[in-house]
Amino acid sequence: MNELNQTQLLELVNTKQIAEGNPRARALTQRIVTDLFKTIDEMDVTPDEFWKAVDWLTRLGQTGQFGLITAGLGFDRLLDIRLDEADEKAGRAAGTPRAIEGPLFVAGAPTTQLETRLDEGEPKGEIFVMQGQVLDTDGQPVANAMVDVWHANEVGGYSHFFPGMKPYELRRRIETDAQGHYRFRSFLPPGYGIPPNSPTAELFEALGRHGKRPAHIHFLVAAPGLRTLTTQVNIPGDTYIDDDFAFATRDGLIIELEKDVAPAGYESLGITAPFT
Ligand code: MBD
Ligand code: FE
Repeated sequence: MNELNQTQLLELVNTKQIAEGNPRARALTQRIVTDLFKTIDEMDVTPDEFWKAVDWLTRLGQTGQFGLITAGLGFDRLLDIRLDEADEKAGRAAGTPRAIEGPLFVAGAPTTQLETRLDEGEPKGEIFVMQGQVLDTDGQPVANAMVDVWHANEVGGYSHFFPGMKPYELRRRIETDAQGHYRFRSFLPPGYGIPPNSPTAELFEALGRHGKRPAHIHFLVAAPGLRTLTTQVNIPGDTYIDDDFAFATRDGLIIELEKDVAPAGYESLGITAPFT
C-alpha cells in the first residue's frame, strides 16, 4: 500500500544538473533523501508531523544545539567506533581509548608549559591535581605536545555556551615538557545535563530518555606528525557512569582518585600541605 512508485522516487531524487556540483554531496544527499522519503511513506508520516519536525529542526539550529543531538543519538560514538575499527584493521597500536569531542570544545584556550590551573578563586568543588605523560604508541615521550583540557563548572555549564561564564573559563592548553609531562589543578566537576526547555530536551522527553552525562573532563592531545587523540576521563562514583546519554564513557577512562597523598612539589599550583 505504502510503496513509493520507483519512477516517482527517481524523478524527485535524480534532479537535472546545471553544473557538475560536488558528486559526493550529490550522492549523499540523494541517499539520505531517498531514505527519508521511504521513512515518511512506510511510517505514514502526516503533513502535521512533518511540519512539526521542520519547526523543531529550525529551532534546533537557532539554539545551536545540533551537536547535542548528534551526540545523544549516538552519531559521535559511531564515528569513534569506525575510527577504532580502522585502527584495528590497519594494525595500529591502541593507546589511551578515544572518546568523543562533543559539541562544547572551543579552540584557542590560553597556553602554558608543563602545568596550569583551571580553577580560580574560591574552591567550586573538590580540588585535585592530575598529572601524566604523553607517550606515542611506541611508548616514547612526546615533547611539546599540546594538551587541551576543558570541563564543566560547578553547575555543569561550559564557558562560551553557558551564560555568565568568562571566555575560556575552565579551558586551558598545556604544552608538555621534554619528557612529555603535563599537570594541572582544578576542581572535580559535576555531571552535565541538556538544557531544560530546549529543542534537545523536547526530543529526549519524547523518547523517554534522560539527557545526563556523568562527571567527566575532556582532553585533546596533539603533536606535529602524530595523530591527534580526543578523549575524556570519568570521575568515579557518578550515578550515570554506565548510562551516559552521549555514549562516551569507556572502560579504561575511569580515573582513580588518590586521596590524602603527600602534597610536596605542588607549591607552584598553589597547593601546600595538607592536600585538601
Ligand atoms: C557534554 O559535556 C559533552 O561532553 C557531550 C559529549 C555532549 C553534551 C555535553
Ligand atoms: Fe563534556
